[in-house]
Order: sequence, then C-alpha cells, then structure tokens
Amino acid sequence: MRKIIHIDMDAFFASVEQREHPELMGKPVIVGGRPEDRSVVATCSYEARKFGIHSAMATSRALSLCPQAILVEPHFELYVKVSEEINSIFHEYTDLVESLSLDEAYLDVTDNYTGLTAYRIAKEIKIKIFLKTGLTASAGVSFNKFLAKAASGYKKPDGLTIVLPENAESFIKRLPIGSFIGVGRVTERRMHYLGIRTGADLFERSLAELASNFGKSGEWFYNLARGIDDSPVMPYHKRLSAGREITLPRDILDIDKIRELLKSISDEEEDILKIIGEENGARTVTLKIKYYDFKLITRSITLPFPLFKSRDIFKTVLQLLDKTEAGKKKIRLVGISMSNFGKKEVKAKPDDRLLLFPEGKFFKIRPISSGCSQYQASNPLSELRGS
Ligand code: TTP
Ligand code: MG
Repeated sequence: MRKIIHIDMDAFFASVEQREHPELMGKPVIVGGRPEDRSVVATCSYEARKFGIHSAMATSRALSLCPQAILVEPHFELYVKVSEEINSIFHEYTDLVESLSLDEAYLDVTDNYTGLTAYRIAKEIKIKIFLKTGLTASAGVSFNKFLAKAASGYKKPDGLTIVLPENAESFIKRLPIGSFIGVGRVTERRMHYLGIRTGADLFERSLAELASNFGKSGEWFYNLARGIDDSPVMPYHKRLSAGREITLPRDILDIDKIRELLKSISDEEEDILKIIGEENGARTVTLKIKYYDFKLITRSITLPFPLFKSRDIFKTVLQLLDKTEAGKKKIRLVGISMSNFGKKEVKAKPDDRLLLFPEGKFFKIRPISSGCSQYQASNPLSELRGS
C-alpha cells in the first residue's frame, strides 16, 4: 500500500503578509491588485473568508463585502522564498515530491529516508514548516493522492488528517462533490444538476451513467467514489505552454492600441521563453481575446519551425489578430501563449511554475488546453531577473 502526504499552506500569500506585518494578524487581509485595475483577489486571510471573500473574486466586490478589509499587493519573491524553504523540508524525507503550486505538494513516503510512519512525517513537516517560516500548513495522509488531498482540506487551517483504508468509504461518502479531483466549477454544476452533491451520491451512480454524462472522466469519478486512484506522485512535469495575458483597465476598441499591447506582450514572451529554458522557441502561437461581453476566443497557428524572437512572435500574432473582431468589438483582455516547445524537457521547480510579468501580473504555466488563468501580483519581471 502506498503512503502519500499532501501538504497545503494555509491562506498562503495572506499568511506571509501577516507574518511580515504583525499588525495585520487577526484581521481580514486581502492579497490582490487594486480594484481600479479590475484586479482579482489572489487569496485572503481566514478572517476575510468569513465575509464570503475568496480567490478570483473581483477585488472591488471583495471590498464591498468587507469594507474594513486591508488590501495588500502581493510580494511574490517572498512567496517563492517560503516555497523553497518548505520544499527543502519535504526533501529531507523523500525526493518523490510533486509540487502543484508554490504552496502545495504531494509526497510519496512509501519508501522514505527516515523509516518513520507517514503520519509521523506529516506531523514533523508541519512543525518544521512552522519553526522555519512561522506559518501553518494543513496535511493529509492516505494511500493515494485523491484521499491525501481531500484529507488535507478536511480540517483547515493547521489540520492533520489521516484517512486509513478502513475509514476511506465513510470519509469519501461525506465529501462534497466539488472536492473530487477533476470536478471543476462546470462539472460541479453538472453533478448538482444530476443530483450528485456528495461522495455518497456519486457512489450510487453506475459506471455507464457516469460515462454517458462525463465521457472518459466517468470512469475516473466512478473509481474515486470507491477510493481508487492509482496516479503516481510525479516529481517531474513536462511544461506544455507559457502564456501572458492582460486584463485591460478599460475595454479598448482602438486596434492600434491593441497592436501596441500585443507588441509588448511579444517582447515579454521572448523573455519568458528564456526564463523557462525554452530559448529554442515554440511552434504554436495562440492569441486569446476576451471581448467586452466576456466572450472568449482563441486563434492559434502551428508553424513548421519554432519562433523565439519577439518580432516573429508579434508578426504571427498580428496575422491571428486579423481573424478576430478586434477593432470592431471592444476588448477586455488580450493574451499570447506559446506551446509545442523544442525537445528539451524541463524540470518544474515550484518557483518557475508561476511567472512574474510587468504590470503586476503572474501566471500559472499549464497545459494549453485549459487556457492560462490570470493571477495578480505586484512584482515585475525585472525583479525576477534581478534575483
Ligand atoms: P490555495 O492553496 O488555493 O489557497 P490558500 O493557500 O490561500 O488558502 P487555503 O488555506 O485554502 O489553502 O492557493 C495558494 C496560493 O496561490 C494563494 O495563497 C494565492 C495563490 N492563488 C492565486 O494567486 N489565485 C488563485 O485563484 C488561487 C486559488 C490561489
Ligand atoms: Mg493553500
């Protein structure tokens, strides 16, 4: 039987800010960009969550829910530093560490360097994290990734939950459907529509029914309901795409302005490729546009050769722009992403899976198919280069 630990820092960015500024302790703190920039909440302290504030909510809405909340611009370099610190703690036990983001990782401790039990290791890790960083983490221990992750979310903050095989069934039955891996917002809505709100509801559905509703994922959900998840902890990831997008402070109709913006994003894209070690370039260029009415479109081209120079990326993007309604319809967001890199496989480190960009934005690197989502931060690319 495998022994998997999932660790997730509590209100990560907000807790780091509270640590740095003790006067913020115990107060509703929002980490995010300014409302006038149409920014969103990156995260918020547990005190702020009581008001209904959550990640990805517009900062303006968050501040209207809790006017006394303190808005802090993110300090990304600090979060990267803490992330490195917690990662070095994980590696005291095993090198089978899969970082999901700066604050979250799976560890496979089936065979680990210490011979301690998984529960004991999780306990030690929590203590070491606290001693080294002054921050709390929640941990989950179980025999697969799904249950370890669900367990770490079971009691937050500062939780430690173990799900043993004999308790798995009752644990899963009580889980809300949204906490099943692979159930995003859209799937959650569909599950609810089908009357599936908990693991118990999911358990009752046949494989055929789930497959007819969720295609290939049907079997995955069917198995999860039975505590089956054989996916391994993967310390290496192949990076699939790197993107950059900007939500504009105001919707823009002027095509020349859009071109200017795309020129500066192309310049950054050249830098991004270097930073992530893909200086040989990428063959697929994707332009993403969100119109004023939130309609989202992508236009993409795959070339027989890779591009890596800003001016070539820009030229290609201009061709893609011609296939959109830019200049006719106001635009709210523009982005460029590059994929189909050279052969090089890059080891994903926690600090390079989120990238910083000028104008205070940073982005997750993720498969192109799921698009690139925007996160807010205050630290420009120059700081990353300087560090
Ligand atoms: P999470 O672990 O999802 O959230 P959290 O650590 O703030 O809170 P929790 O106690 O519930 O784990 O994300 C980790 C960090 O990633 C978070 O502090 C900020 C950042 N983040 C964003 O910037 N945007 C987002 O939409 C999300 C979900 C997270
Ligand atoms: Mg967290």
